[in-house]
Amino acid sequence: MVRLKIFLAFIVLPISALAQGLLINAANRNSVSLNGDWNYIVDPYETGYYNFHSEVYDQKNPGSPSAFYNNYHAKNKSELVEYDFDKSPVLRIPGDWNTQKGNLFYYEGTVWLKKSFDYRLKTEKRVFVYFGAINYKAEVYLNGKKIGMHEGGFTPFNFEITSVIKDKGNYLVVKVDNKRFKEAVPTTNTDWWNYGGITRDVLLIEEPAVFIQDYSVQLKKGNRAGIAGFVQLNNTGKDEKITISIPELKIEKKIEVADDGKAVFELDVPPKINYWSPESPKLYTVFIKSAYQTLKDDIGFRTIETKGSDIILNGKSIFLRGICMHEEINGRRANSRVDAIKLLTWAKELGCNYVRLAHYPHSEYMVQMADKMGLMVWEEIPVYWTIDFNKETTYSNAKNQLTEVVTRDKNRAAVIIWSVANETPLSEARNLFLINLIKHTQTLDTTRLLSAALLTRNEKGVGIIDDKIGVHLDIISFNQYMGWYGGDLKTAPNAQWTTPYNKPVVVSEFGGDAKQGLHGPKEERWNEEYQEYLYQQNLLMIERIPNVRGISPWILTDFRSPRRLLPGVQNGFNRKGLISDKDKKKKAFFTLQTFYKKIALQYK
Ligand code: GCB
Repeated sequence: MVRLKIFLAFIVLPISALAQGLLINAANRNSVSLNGDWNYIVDPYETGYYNFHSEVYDQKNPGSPSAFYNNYHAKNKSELVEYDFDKSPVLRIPGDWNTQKGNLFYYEGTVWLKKSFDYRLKTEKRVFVYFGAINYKAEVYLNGKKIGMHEGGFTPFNFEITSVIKDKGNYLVVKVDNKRFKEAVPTTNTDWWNYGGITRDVLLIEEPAVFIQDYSVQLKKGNRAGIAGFVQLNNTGKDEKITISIPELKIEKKIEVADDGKAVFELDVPPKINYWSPESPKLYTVFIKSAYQTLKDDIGFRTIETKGSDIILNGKSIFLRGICMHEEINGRRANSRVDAIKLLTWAKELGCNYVRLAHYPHSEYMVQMADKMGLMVWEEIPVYWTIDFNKETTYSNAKNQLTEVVTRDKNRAAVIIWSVANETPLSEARNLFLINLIKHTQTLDTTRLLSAALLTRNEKGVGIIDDKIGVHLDIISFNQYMGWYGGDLKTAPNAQWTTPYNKPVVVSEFGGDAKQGLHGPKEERWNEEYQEYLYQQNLLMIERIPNVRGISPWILTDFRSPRRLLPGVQNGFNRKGLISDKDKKKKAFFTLQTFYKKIALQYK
């Protein structure tokens, strides 16, 4: 089922530099929040960034009062200053600007945001500013000094500010730019809203001079008796030692730190351990202790493998009863623990044991709550549709976003699949790009499965799932829209599918739009009955697809998309949700719920 896609070409902008090593487990570090009201200035002409001859202030004349990051205030009434953060309105952070301010609903461009704060840094401590995510490009300045930049709208990053911070009167200024461009990841054309802003938490994190930056504590691939992992220190002293302890399992081990600050370890797991699973999402409190600090994390232990066409969790064959989700709730960017709980509770009610977080990394709350609530997770990066597969900078950007999400979430048992792409058009350049991303993922994490949402082709009425990239993947996933973008629903249950791969097959998307509350004959589009019938017929078809071991229909809730314009029905929303943007369930919700009850019994 090949779908018609329209591709646009847009302006070219340069790619920016990347942030410093990520501080993982930010929430359990010693921190203060910089969330709350930030003053903002909308700057479509980037007047605060370029002078009148288009030279960048921070390169040409960093101290210029006209550069907005200098947060300058006129010293007397005769001085010319054409901006003032303190007299400008405020945005709530975290939060997208589109749904907070009516006049920014369609805005794509630069907005400057400023937060003032005092901070008393203790002696011999270091301090970092941490952003959960900024969409899309961020240039960050503290007290008039540039401290870094970041590109990519859905992953965390941090910068050290120890030498710049003061006790009183700090001003943190962020230039956020969500203009779309061809070489970006994602590219100009997506079927979701390009929410701009500082969309996730902002923290000041205080660390000792030598601190634990990163660690991995996971069962070895396919081995339920042993944990393998590492701890990475930032900076090292002499003869550093790290202690890993899991009191509930009576595990405690001292490990040596090598000269590069890395400590690699293995631990035996006692036989009475409770493995993490959706039915029993057991998390153990793990302590990672250096001479200067102790970090705590709640970690689940499980193995995930494939064998032939089976997906095997803790040694047992499973079926992924999933649903796709965007990071959106009630027509705005979801951004809190409360939002994550609300979305995942619906998935649970549906009977899911699995969610596909489309089409970019969602907030850390989502994976933390999935860990606690017992939902397996597919995570993906926005290598979506027609990104620029020929561009080296596009590749390094995608690779960086992948690195950031794997780094952030590698200790979450819930995460079982890393996906590198969605519905990308076939070409040699694309194959190379994806294979390189796959290889890169394997260098970061060997314990999870790899996939990508692929497209299929049709030959003489048979759907063929044979994308070449499948050779490199653990799970063959594909999207198909039988009965929506093509195909006949009446005959759908008899449709033939075939694949050359002896691997698990997952239908990563199917679905159709329905406007909640609209009722009528099942042959008429947009009715709830049409969507219900589409689910019934697709589920009958999917059960017969060879090697099928999971599905994640499109999608949990209606979500905003600038591509969905039909008045009275879509009104700017993709209506393929099983739940409306007003939290109302549609009939197809219950069709899928019934199907999942049946499948759960089959895979008991
Ligand atoms: C797809 C895309 C998804 C779209 C969906 C749709 O294949 O992966 O991002 O939103 O179809 O509704 O057309």
